[in-house]
Amino acid sequence: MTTTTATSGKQLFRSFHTESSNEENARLLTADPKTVDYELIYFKISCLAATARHLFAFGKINWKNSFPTDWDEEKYDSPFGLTPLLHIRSQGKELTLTESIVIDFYLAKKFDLLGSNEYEEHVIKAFYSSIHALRDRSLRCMTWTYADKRKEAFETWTTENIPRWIKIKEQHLERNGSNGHFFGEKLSLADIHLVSVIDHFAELPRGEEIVALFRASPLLWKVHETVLANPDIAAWRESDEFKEIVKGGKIVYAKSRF
Ligand SMILES: N[C@@H](CCC(=O)N[C@@H](CS)C(=O)NCC(=O)O)C(=O)O
Repeated sequence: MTTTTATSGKQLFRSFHTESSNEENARLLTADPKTVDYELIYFKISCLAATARHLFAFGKINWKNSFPTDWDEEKYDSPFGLTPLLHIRSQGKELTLTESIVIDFYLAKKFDLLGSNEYEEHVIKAFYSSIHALRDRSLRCMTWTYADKRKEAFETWTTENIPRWIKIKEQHLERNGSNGHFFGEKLSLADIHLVSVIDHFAELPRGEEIVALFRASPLLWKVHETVLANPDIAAWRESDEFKEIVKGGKIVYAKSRF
């Protein structure tokens, strides 16, 4: 739904104010997932939607991926002109969540992946944020940095930045009992986010060299393997759609050529 301003005729981006009240929208957010349709909009790459896709698989609810086909037009259907978007619909009502972190936190809460108490929740979110930042900074400072700096940036990231990040996380994993989870005793959003970010690195040119750094860390790789041992997540990763997305990511990042 695209609207324009009365005065300038400019196209407006989707509003957070909907036909329903904020209270009605809050009820839609907490409705029984069996009564709700979820549509996740993102490009055919892993990156910012990978965790939500894994969370949906884990939660075993009714959801679908949609991929923009004419983003220049479709971007007005997004509050910030950016994806991912999560459209949530039930009984003729619809609301949209945006920003990957918000979508991931929403789904993680719904599927009980934020630990067993409020302290665990905040620690899990801290790990999530640190995992998120690793990918975000690597995108800006390595993958899409100035073309003549990319090779040097790749060296710095693979010999300094990522190894340092891994070493610090290993200390925490060890103190959590080397049990295949970042914090606590059960699968969490942070564990799943690690898998998504490793998937992201795997789509990059020379991605195998980056993934090898994670694989060489038994403690981190145990988290990776623990997530993949979940049968619903494993089934999603075996699906044709998942494989198409990985292929799409490789095509996009081939342009970074480091
Ligand atoms: N902070 C946002 C970043 C979103 C973002 O940059 N999305 C990119 C794809 S990775 C996008 O939709 N780009 C389309 C455009 O720039 O028109 C989030 O985490 O969701």
